[in-house]
Amino acid sequence: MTNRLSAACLAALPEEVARPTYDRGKLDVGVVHLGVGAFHRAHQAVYTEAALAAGDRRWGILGASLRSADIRDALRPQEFLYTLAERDPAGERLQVIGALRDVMVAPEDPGRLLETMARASVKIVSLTVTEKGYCHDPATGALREDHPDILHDLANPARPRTAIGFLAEALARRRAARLSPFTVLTCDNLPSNGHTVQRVLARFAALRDADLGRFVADAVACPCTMVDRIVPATTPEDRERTAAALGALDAWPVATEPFTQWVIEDRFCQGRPDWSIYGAEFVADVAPYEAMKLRLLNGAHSSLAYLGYLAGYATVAEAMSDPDLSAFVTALMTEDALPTLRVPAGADVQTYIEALLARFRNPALKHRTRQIAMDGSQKLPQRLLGTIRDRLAEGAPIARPALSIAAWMRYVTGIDEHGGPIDVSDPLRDDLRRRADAAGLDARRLTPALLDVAAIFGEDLPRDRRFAAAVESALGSLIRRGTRETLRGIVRPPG
Ligand code: CS2
Repeated sequence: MTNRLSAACLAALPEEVARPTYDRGKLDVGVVHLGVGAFHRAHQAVYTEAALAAGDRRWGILGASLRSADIRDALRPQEFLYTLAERDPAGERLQVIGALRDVMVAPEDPGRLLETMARASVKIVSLTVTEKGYCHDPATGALREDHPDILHDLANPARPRTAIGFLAEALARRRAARLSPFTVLTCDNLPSNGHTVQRVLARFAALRDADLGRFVADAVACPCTMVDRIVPATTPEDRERTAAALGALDAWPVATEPFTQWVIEDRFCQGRPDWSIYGAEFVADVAPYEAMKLRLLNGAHSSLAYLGYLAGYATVAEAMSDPDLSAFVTALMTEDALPTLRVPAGADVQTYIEALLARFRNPALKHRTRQIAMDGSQKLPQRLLGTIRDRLAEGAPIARPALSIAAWMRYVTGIDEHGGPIDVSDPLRDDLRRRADAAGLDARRLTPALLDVAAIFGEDLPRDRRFAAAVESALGSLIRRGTRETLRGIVRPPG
């Protein structure tokens, strides 16, 4: 039986494994992070690790899970140490990360998490709670005031369930204690993510108390960020491979790619770690970086997820090995999305796109199409519908992005091309399924039935004849000819 990863066994790890060299016992908790999943542990925590290693002890991270106890239970026996495995075809680089000092499970004791967030030493509360964690309407970006968890948190401010409820109550307590607010740092793939969280949070706070609402809108810094690193869910093979390489058992390592990027609007109320040590870029305006990433990387990713899944590919790398699918996403990026972008100063977008294609092809990552397909209702607006709106306004063709939307529609029917079930995971799943069942597998009925979901498509797109016709025609082809034939037709049109 192998040892468990722990501070005591760090010295005995193989020489090539990087590890904390600072005294973890001397760290203050300066950051509370809500949603301590694989992405946070492979991204922000690694940047923070570099700042700690450089000697700034203020920024230890306390992670909070808003739902399950799994991550706390896995990491507590190993003193919250975990392994980051960066993989590409050339091999693997391992690093044990020490920045995470503790993990709290919010539903077990919401009061304790609130007390921690209200402590003076906490200067930043960061979040990766996924798109749906903001309880907003994806089409408009406004708080969903009828969201059951929001109604719960308004009625029970001291026992919140949502990230928004925790942030509002902790800020209210700090304000009452005359402490400065913390910076709210969102690291989710939302459009203008800082503005979105500030809008949603200020509205929620105002529903509690008008003064608190004004305070959130005026005094709390919510910088925008663009985050990028591909981090698939950890698999049993990842655990085995890491244990073999470490000679110690890590119950929850994270596997990722060597690439990482973090662009941050430099607007913090109470300072921040020097994340630039690990390569973070601090800029005045994140918007062009964010649009480039959401429309190129994430737009291509969601397209690969739906089309790839329907065509029978389990992972992104497998989907990319299909020449028609890879030609399709290449054209989607260069010919459809790129012309709609304001390119960040100094960026070389052709190189960026080539790097994206290579990242998607990375055979060392098993990034499941099913994982990316999750929560499409929350993702489509910023990933694909922005591109489509801009192109419609220019009178430009939209056949490719319309096919991606049609593939999402085909996917959320819940039945695959062979009649097997698709396990659709989406906050709007039941509504989508009801609409799909009522329409049947008929593009003329299914297209309007799904375009009618205003939370995704807004009021404008369903009424746009060109858009509706392009989606209907793509969906009709997916239904009649199947995904592979449809792709072949769009990539290599006859004649
Ligand atoms: C993916 C993203 O799961 C998804 O929806 O598109 O998580 C993607 O891997 C990251 O945004 C990459 O930075």
